[in-house]
Amino acid sequence: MNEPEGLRFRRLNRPQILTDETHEPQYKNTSTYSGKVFRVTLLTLVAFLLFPLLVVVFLLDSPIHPEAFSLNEPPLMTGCYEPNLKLRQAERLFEEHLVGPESLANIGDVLYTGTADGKIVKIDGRNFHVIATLGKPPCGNVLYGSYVLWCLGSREHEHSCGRPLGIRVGPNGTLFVADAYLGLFEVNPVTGDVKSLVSTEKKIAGRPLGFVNDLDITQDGKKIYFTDSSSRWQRRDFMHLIMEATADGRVLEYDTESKEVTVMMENLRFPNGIQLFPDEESVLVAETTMARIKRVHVSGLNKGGMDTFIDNLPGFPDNIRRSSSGGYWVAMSAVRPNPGFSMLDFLSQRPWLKKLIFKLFSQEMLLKFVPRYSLVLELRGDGVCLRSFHDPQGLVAAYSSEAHEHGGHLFLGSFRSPYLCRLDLSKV
Ligand SMILES: [Ca+2]
Repeated sequence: MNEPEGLRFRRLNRPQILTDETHEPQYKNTSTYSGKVFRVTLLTLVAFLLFPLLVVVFLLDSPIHPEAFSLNEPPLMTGCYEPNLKLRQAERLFEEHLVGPESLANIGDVLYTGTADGKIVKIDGRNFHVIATLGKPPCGNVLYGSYVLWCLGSREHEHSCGRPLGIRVGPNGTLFVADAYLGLFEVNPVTGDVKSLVSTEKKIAGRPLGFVNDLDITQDGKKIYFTDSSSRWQRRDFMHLIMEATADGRVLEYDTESKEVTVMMENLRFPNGIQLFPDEESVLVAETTMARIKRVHVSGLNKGGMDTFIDNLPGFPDNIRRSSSGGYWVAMSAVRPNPGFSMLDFLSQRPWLKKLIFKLFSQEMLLKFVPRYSLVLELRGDGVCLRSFHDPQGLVAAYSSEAHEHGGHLFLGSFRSPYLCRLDLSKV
């Protein structure tokens, strides 16, 4: 056998492995066909499900028209801002009885506040009773579990029921109240008589008072300075205001003799709490969206001017009240934790994302993402941080809106919680 014949022999007699290889092409073709059908079906289904979402994203208008704006990186929570648990030493008062007591004032040891259902309440020791209502019933129940949520009923009624926010005692011993929807009022704390001073039915300098927020009154009682947070958004849409970063807020002056209202400053982003400076030639104004406090000059040589009192706060400031040390208490409506994540900081440079969020989620849904962290600062008279009180999980005090000092205690108001808090300052 020569060599080629040997090779041929080995090829012909090579052991054969029996497989169904001959059928493989047909099997592969079947698999590819089924896979294609599966993929097409899946893609069709996804497209079908996504289509309504795409319609929402691309066709529907967003209720807000935000602009990009810049906030500095939040300050590190160290030094004066170092977290502690001091607010947890507070005690809750009138739990489930006083809903949303945003602001507080006192005459002697008697406290006064306004509630989410439009009432002015007198608190004397362990008792409280309603002395006045500013609007008209019905006033919806705004509780959701333990906390206030703007459910449909209250949204419907809030504008007519009234929502007292800022409250102060004037030199004549009467109460002055800023109501978000109805304007400025003087309330007699003894008789409960209510007198309207500035009505929101009348436009000021061509624009409506859309969201009256806080006020302060001079020692001679001649001037009341107050904030209107926005002409465009009402209080019940405050998340729209802060997310849109609308710069249409104003500081106004009401002359109690001439009854005239004058615009002192405009184009502010969510001006909120207001506090007269000791010389009464300027007012401190919390510009909530910008996480800072501005000083607006309302009389004297610098009238018409404005400068920054403190910038880049570790939260979004609400009301400002005097402290007994000669400084100011500032309550934060929400914090900007660093280290941590601040949704409003993250979104400030992403207006497209804010638009998308408001197309997909309601304000009530977004409110669930607001952290419960409660923070109150005491600032010196020159704006430097003196100390801070925290309740990081909001276990005792949550959603603080104002810190009102009286008799060695700090009384904490809240725009959402169904209670007020009292902190013994000698223990912290
Ligand atoms: Ca306020």
